[in-house]
Amino acid sequence: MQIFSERINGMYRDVRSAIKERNKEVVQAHVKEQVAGGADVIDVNIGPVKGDPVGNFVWLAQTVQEATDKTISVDSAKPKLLLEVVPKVREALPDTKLVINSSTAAADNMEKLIPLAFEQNCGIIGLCMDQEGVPGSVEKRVECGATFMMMAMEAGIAVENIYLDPIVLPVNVGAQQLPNVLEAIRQLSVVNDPPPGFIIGLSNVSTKCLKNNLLNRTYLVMCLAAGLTAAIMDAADAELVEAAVTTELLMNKHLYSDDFVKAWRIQKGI
Ligand code: THG
Repeated sequence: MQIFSERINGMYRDVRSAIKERNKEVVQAHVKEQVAGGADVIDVNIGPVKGDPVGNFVWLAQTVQEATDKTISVDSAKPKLLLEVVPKVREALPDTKLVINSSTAAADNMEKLIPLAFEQNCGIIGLCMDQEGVPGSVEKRVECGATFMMMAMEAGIAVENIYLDPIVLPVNVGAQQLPNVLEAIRQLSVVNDPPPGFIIGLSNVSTKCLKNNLLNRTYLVMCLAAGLTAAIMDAADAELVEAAVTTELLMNKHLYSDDFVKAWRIQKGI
């Protein structure tokens, strides 16, 4: 699987202060820890920091890039901000692989963000929701995912650069959503050939719950078994990463050896 680090997010208090104070050390220490834990991509989100979102975003992406050459995913729920920020991040980091996180499957969103991904040579995450919000049914999630996939392919984005996100909500908000996400991943994997990547914001499942780590770890295993290929998650949570590696071993995606987690680390060079 591809591990997207969730940690460089202004939702975390220490990162929020680091953005405000332009404290590179705090950000770069997290980046190094996430990469050492197995992160392949660093998701960058300014969170609720007030004032100068574009300047904050460019500073944060540049700060991350000074600590690693991994892909950066530019994460905002505001399409207008992405339209402004992505060209500036691309200009500041011309050699870094970028992923736009994210566009919904609503027409006005896709019409702007898919061409942006094409022009700026970025990957893109498509959320399985439209202007009506997060779907209550599997069918609507699959329909949104299929629409996004069709539009992105038509615009010339390579399938390797497209990720679909079936959208995970907290277990204490809507419990039926979680089995629906699994079924949407299964169905979208078979209707698309070759299939795109499938990604979730894993920690969403346990927001404001007790036993966050146990919930995250268990749901990640379930999603991987259903065909998930990537997750935005905490790569510094060794038990979480090891559960993912073990799931992939049991799905015959790695060769068995007695110390299979170590073998995975060596292969990754971490
Ligand atoms: N899909 C896509 N992108 C996303 C999400 C998604 N980006 C944002 C989010 N969801 C994924 N990232 C996070 C990052 C942090 C947390 C959850 C998801 C989180 N953080 C602690 C909390 O709120 O309890 C932070 C508190 C703290 O310790 O300070 O839960 O679904 N495409």
